[in-house]
Amino acid sequence: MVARPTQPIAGQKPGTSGLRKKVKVFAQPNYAENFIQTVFDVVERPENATLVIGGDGRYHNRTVIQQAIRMAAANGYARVLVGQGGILSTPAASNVIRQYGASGGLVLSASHNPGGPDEDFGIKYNIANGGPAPESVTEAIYQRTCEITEWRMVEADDIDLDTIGTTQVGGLTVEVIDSVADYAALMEKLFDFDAIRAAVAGGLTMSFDAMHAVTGPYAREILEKRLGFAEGTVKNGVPLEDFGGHHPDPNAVHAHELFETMFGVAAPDFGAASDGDGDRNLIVGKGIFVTPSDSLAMLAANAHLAPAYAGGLKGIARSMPTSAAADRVAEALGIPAYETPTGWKFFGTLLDAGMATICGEESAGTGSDHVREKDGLWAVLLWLNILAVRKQSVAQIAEEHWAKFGRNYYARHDYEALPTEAANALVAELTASLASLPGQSFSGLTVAEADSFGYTDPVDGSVSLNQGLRVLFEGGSRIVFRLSGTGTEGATLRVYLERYEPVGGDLAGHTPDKLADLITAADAIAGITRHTGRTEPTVIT
Ligand code: G16
Repeated sequence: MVARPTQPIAGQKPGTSGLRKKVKVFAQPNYAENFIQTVFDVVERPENATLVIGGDGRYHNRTVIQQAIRMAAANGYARVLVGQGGILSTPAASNVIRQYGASGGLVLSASHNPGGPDEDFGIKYNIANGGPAPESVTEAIYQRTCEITEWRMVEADDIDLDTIGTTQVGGLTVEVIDSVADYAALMEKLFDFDAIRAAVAGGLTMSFDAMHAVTGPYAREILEKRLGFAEGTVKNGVPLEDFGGHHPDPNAVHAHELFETMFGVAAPDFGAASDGDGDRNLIVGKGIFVTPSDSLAMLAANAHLAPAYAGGLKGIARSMPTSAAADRVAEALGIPAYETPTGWKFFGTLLDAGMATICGEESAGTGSDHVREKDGLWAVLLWLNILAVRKQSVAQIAEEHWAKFGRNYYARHDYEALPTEAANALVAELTASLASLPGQSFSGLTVAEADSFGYTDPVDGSVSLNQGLRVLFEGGSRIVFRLSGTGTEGATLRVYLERYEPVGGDLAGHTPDKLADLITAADAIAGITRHTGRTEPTVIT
């Protein structure tokens, strides 16, 4: 074992989902090592613990994995499980942690952010329940990064990451495991694969865009091999270190080819995509985009059609900026609805306590208590299971849903790569004005309430303040303002817009038209153009 002297490096504070920085930052001497050592110093683990390591295959993945293995060997771990080729999707890593009783895992990903030598990398620590470390742990990790004086490793060569098998690194046993097998077996347990296979044999078609990211091998195995969709159903199925030069972000901008297919004349019945690390999903029917908030609500309303959820749901949880569509489903089912801050880590306690079964976020994440991460392919398979049983199109299912529950028109406007000072000034000014907003009218909308969202975890009592600024209007429309916690360049302002149209109202409207007054109001309330100089968002999802 060797101890390498080091010094604290500024800025190693985990954000919404771990530490995300440019590769060039991560590749600096001691940068990744300092962070990994602080994780090993801080987290709870028994003697002879098992650690899971896997990543989304992006550039720098293998370098950090090899170093993390040498460091795990020097830090008292007994066993490391690593995905073949260094690959594990984020939900698959969560499953491996749970299935093999690991004390935790290092998930190497910057999710939907682009990859390559000039792009992004990330490290996230997941705890023994398989989920992202809660804020108490990430805060302790951060504090430790400010004090670190050395990191430890054993002197050892790189291991062969590409061949399944076992290697010794010092006293550490390293097992290279099949990245897909355990996850695919879990999906077969949750869903009615026979019903989906029968629907495929009966003509159900789909297109899945893996975006040259981690889900390619998972989607090929499950969709093409096990469910019988035609070869070629999975597009861009080979994971590439730079995702083919694209953003592996499943939205209308970065998955536009899928949108063109699904809105074209020869559209298949169902379209889906997943992101860099496989935890996000995009759902598109023939000629219809299903917003993530609506998808959560529709999945929850129909989950009983899949074997795993046939007994009903215990509760539904959503992040605060996610639309309230799922709350109406929870009410109809007579089960609790929870509203948490942005970040999958906030769902962990509810899932562990058996208070919620299905969770979701506007940021294209949906999942259940089968793992402790959001799960892109899980959402796709639950949709397929529902389509197979209901024998209806996505559009029919959506229309029936809105006719029963009303419709939450919804969009998110992102203003990316803003100067940090401008974004902070906007938030500070808006925060200061919150108390004076109620009673004022903007574009014909009268503010009923305005606040800064705070959350008290109902399970462990932990408190998280300043989780987004909410402006609620009379009649149920809403605008939420937040700064993203996952960007790596300047600041990203997210503006979440929502209008509820009750049953019997205009349920077939065009979303931009339905939100036009809210969009104007957002600028008047927050001074977006005044602070940032921007007149248009960078991305609308
Ligand atoms: C992460 C988190 C999600 C969050 C999303 C966006 O997702 O796990 O809970 O909703 O970031 O966060 P923000 O609005 O702070 O950028 P992912 O897919 O990037 O890991």
